[in-house]
Amino acid sequence: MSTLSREQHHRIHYFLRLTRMVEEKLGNLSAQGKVIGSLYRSLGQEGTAVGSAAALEPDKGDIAAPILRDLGAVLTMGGTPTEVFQQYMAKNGPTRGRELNIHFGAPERNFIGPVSMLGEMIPLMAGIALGFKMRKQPGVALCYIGDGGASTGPTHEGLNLAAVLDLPFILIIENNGYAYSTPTDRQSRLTRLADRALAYGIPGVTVDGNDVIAVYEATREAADRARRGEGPTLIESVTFRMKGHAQHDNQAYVPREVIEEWQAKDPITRHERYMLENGIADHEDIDRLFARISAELDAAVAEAESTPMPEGVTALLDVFENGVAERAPWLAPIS
Ligand SMILES: Cc1ncc(C[n+]2csc(CCOP(=O)(O)OP(=O)(O)O)c2C)c(N)n1
Repeated sequence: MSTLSREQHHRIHYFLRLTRMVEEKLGNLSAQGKVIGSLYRSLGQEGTAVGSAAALEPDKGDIAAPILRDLGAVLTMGGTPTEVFQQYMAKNGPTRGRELNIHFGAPERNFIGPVSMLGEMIPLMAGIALGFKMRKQPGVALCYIGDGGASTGPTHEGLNLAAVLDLPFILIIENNGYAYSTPTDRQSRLTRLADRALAYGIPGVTVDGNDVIAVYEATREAADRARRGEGPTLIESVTFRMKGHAQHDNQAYVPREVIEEWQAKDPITRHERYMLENGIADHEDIDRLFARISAELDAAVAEAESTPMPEGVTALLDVFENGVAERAPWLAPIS
């Protein structure tokens, strides 16, 4: 039995379902031709993103750096469905149409947006962790990377730095079986990517990424350890990418049986069953949650659809530094 309270379970279940239903709505919007660029799904991986983000303590300053498969972390940290829809439609939302999908952040809500060069967020987040340590603040920096992204140089550099400086840092490798069409056994000779931790002299934990509570507990333990000044932890979360890299990828390289095997391990069904079997929720609670999220998302889609596209003249604002408009008066909005 987990140590989480009923409220914590309900909160986690809300974000699991919210994540899935936001992506389903995005699928509809995409079919209607309203999504700009590609749609990246985290279907089947919601347990990893939500369980880990829910274990953070924003009031202590904890900060997360979600990547493409971590919509669940964005929402759990306080990103809103409206913002996500605005981003996907290139509307005048968080990045004013400059970036798409979930490439946005809100440092004041304890999550920061990714850069596309895989692995580069790891030294950056190690730097944030160094800041926490130098200022004697209690915050922990949590960074995510895929099994493919974990093969990049900056992953090594950032994790090594975090290890030697005993920084309050957590790296979660989301081992979802494939990087585009490259299976994990073509990324590494290791069967457990967490074994890489040995080379850095830090703990390495492999967790069932489709067990949201196991992910929560592993992250909480790593965060507690980091807060005690004992340094970083590498968590490998084993899960599966149930869709192609993005919508253009039909995943033909994944055997049908593998998809079926992972379908049976769906993290949301699993957490729902856990709550029902342990008297944490009943079917009515689940129905109510579904209705609540449906209403929230209808409102969020309507808001995003009625948001205007950004004005072209704002395209270069905030790109390099604030204040560019003063130095470049030709960028001022046309009145
Ligand atoms: C350094 C770098 N190399 C290549 C790419 C192109 N790229 C974007 S996503 C991706 C696959 C990433 O796979 P993985 O890290 O396993 O994450 P997943 O998509 O499976 O969640 C690649 C190769 C990139 N963004 N950055």
